[in-house]
Parts: sequence; structure tokens; C-alpha cells
Amino acid sequence: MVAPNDLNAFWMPFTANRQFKKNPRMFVAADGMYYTTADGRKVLDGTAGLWCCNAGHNQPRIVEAIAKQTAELDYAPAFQMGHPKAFELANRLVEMAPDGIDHVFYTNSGSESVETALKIAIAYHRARGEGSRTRLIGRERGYHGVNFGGISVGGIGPNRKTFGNLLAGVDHMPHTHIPENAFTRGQPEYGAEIADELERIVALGDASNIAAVIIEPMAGSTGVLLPPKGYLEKIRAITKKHGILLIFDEVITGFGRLGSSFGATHYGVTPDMMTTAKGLTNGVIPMGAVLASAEIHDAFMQGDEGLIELFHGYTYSGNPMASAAGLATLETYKQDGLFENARDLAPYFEDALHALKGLPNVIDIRNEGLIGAVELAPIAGKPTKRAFQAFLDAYDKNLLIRTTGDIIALSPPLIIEKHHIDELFGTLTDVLKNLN
Ligand code: PXG
Repeated sequence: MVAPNDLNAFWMPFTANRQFKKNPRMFVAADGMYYTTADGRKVLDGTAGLWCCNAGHNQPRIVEAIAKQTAELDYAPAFQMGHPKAFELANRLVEMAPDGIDHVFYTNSGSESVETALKIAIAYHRARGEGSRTRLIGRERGYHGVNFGGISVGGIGPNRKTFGNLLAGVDHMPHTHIPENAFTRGQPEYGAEIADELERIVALGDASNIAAVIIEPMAGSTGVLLPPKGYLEKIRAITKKHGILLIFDEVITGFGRLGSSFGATHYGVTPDMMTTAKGLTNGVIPMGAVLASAEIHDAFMQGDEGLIELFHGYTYSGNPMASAAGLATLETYKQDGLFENARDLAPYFEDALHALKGLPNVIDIRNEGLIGAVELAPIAGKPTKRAFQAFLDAYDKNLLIRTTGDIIALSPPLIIEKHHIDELFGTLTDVLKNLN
């Protein structure tokens, strides 16, 4: 017999299971900017869950939409059947997307969005009679979820190391994180020329063999690495010149995180496809979406109309509950002006963040929109330990932060107000001052 409250059975994701289970941290409720812990403390959400609860917690429109949907139409088959909300949501997404991005393929997560986009890229070239274009190009330190395609194009060593051969035919561009840019506010000055490495990879592999380049417009999970000024424009120009599709992985940068609908709109560079998830449904119901250009979509819409054009999809693609949550989330972003709030408060957030410069062990600070990162010097021989201790200390002081390596990442809900920013950085200052 297993006691219902035994912690052993649940094998937790990306978690030090044994450490956690000795001293668990449990949330039991959430509202607005705050979580409630099992011991009744209110914890300020400095990370919007895992970069996903952009409209804050317990958002009434979303709660109501889900409750209503479950009673009205709980599930509809996703293949060869439809329901109105999935179409409505697709239209809303296309409206928000940059011009030329006109179609939506639904998934259930960021990882699935990435797999979907990579498969579409390869199949697209084949549909156009360029079936030799199968190679994929990612980037060092890129995070594209945890499935085989995503870790193959991804560039985070530990996420790849123990999982065998991965996909064949993948190259990686260098990351853009260079020391010259330390303590930059917003987009860094130096490093646009790193994009030229793509030309070298193309020269070696030949454009006729390359399907797509996938990058995060701003790399979140690896510790907030910003695109140097001019870098994304160069990547766009090189991919276009060689007929290579450009995929922006917007799982984090989508839905207002940078103060605009997408990273693409924020940086003014339009890719051929965008992968999304997280903020699409405020993280409340799992859902992802790949947004694709008309050119890509239309390449599949040929031949006999009775034939399935793309042999891909999920049981839960465009699920009614997720579609309802997505519609209510997008409505909330719009009605409550949350992208505008993110944009308006970004300078205040930036000032508060950069005021941490000079605190012990702080070796870099970077930011964009409502994203901030504080990089700490690692403890000699014990990488990640110092930042993780900061995470534990912050949690004890009623603040949720996120750490990756020795980098603290901040990405609060976009409903944030100035007093929350003061509280967040007040607590973080306290934590960093007292950290060993
Ligand atoms: N692409 C990007 C750019 C991501 O950031 C994924 C794909 C995968 O999404 P799913 O929904 O399959 O997890 C992500 C996810 C963190 C953190 O704290 C980041 C992510 C997930 C969990 C934690 O950095 N990003």
C-alpha cells in the first residue's frame, strides 16, 4: 500500500527528486501575482510560473471560459472533425502575428510545436520538389524543448548528453553571448557578425541540402541571451538568400513577454514559422501552436482535395478546453492592455534590475521587456550551486525566481505593478547580500 501523500511515485521533471522530496516546496493556490504555499505563505511570482502565466493567476475570464467550455463541449475529435473555437482562435492568432504569417497548426506544448515546425519545414521543401533539403541548423545554448528533434537542434549539453545519437544532419551556429556585452541594457551592441557563421555552415553543407534554421529570437531558458543589434536581420537575410526557412522559437518570447505580441514583432524581423505555447493559454491548459506563412501552407495544398496534406497531428490538437482558454487569454491580453503594461513598465523593471550591479558575485545583468537575468559567479568547482541557493533563499523570503546554471532569470506576469517590482527587487537584493 502506498499512502496517497507519499512523494515517491511521482518522478518529477527537471528536478533533483531526492533533494526535493526531503524538503518539498508545494504551492496549493494562486491568485494574481502571488502563489500560496502549503504552509500558508504568499509568494510573489517572479517567473510567471515557468514563463507562462503572463496574465497572472486565477484570471476570471480564463477560469470562466474553461468552466463553461467543459460543460458545453468537453472534447471533439481533432482529425476530420472540427469545432468553432479552434478556428476562431487561429484567426485571432493570425491577426496578432506579423503580416504573411497566416496559418496555425495546434500542438500541446512548446516541445511539440518545435517537432511540428521541423517536420513541416522538411516536408515543405519536399512538396516543392526540393526533397534534398533535410538538414537543420540550430544554435549553441538554444532550448527547443525536450523531444528528439528539439534536443538535436538545441544547444544545451546536459539536455543532449545521455540520449544517444539524436537526429542526423544537424549543425549548430555559435551562440551570441560574448563578454563585451556584460551589463548591457536591452539589445547588446556587439556580435551581429556572429550571424556570418551561418554562411560558413551553408557553404559547407550546401543550401540545397538545408531545410531550416531554428533560433529563439531571445534565448530564454539558457539564461536570457539577447540578440545583438543587427543579428536577427542578418540571419533573416542569409536564410532568405539561400531559400532556407527561418523558424523563430517564440515559446517564451510570444504573448507580450517583450512588450509586443511576439519577438518577431518586437525586433521587426519576420520568420517563416513561429513556434509558440506557454502564454498562449496563460499556462492554464496545455496548448501550443505553430504559426506558418501562407507560402509554406499553400505548398501543401495541392493535388487531390480528398487527400490528407500533412500526416501529422495530435489527439489534443485544438482541443476545445485549450481553445477556450486560449481565446479568453488573448482577450485578457487585449482588454487589460497587458502587452502595453509590459512595455510601459519595462524601463522601471530595467532600472530596478540593473541596480543589483555591485552586489556580491554579480558578474552580469541583462534584460529585455519583462525579462531579466542576473548572472552570478559560480562557486569554484560547484557550478549551479550558488544560484540554486539564491532560489531556495528567495523562496524562504516569499519570492519565486528561476535559475539555470548560475543565472537567475526573472519573467513576472505582465499584470505586474510598480510596487510588485519594488517588492521583487527588494527581496532579491536581500537574498544576494546574504548569499555565500
Ligand atoms: N522552446 C522554447 C524556446 C522554450 O523556452 C520549449 C520550447 C519547450 O516547451 P514545453 O512546453 O515543451 O516545455 C521551451 C520551454 C526555464 C524553463 O525555466 C523554460 C522552458 C520550460 C521550462 C522551464 O527556463 N521553456
